[in-house]
Amino acid sequence: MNRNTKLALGASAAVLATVAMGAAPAMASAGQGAGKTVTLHATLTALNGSGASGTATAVVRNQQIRHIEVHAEGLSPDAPHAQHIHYGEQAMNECPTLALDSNADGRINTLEGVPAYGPVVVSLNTTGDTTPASFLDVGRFPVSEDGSYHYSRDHIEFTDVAGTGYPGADGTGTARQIADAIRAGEGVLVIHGVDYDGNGMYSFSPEGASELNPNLPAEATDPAACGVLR
Ligand SMILES: [Cu+2]
Repeated sequence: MNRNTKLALGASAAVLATVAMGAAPAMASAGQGAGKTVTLHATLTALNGSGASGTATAVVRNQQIRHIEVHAEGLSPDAPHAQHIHYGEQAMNECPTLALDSNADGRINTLEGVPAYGPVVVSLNTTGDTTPASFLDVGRFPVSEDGSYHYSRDHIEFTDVAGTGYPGADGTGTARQIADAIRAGEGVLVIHGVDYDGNGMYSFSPEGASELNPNLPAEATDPAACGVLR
């Protein structure tokens, strides 16, 4: 895709869907041990001056999210918004601040926020695969209407995820380890997509390309809202 191409909001699914994730996580079998059901809540606050806010609630039992809902407002209007649960065993398990703006450009991009919230462990999309492999398949994420959406989904299984900071060559956390950490209040819900210049589309100017994929605008992937699921 040409660097100068602009992505029309709401019509960018095909392009964004081409982004690939590193390792494909393996599906995990359901745990057989004593289960614990926990209801978690997050208050979502703005990142990158987006003006977004919201709430999230998740009911987690064993290695499954029985139910999750996200209510967000103040987002870039009429735009697809990738949203995930992030978690890293060695992350701060918090939302990032500008202290993590390592290139001092005044924005926290998705990678700069990783020391705070860790990598993606669940893609909170509307249909289909919910593993990190779907993390930027924006055609399956909620689209805001006048800046708001109300998302809910049932029965999302945690999976083994590489790169989550556990001992071992590839840092794989098992579904059980990750689910235990999320139930313990260490998961961070992040909504992405900031139309910085308010021109009604995710465009390359002036922020340039996403650090996650040079074919995507940073506007499409920068974090817009964040909250810890406690
Ligand atoms: Cu994310």
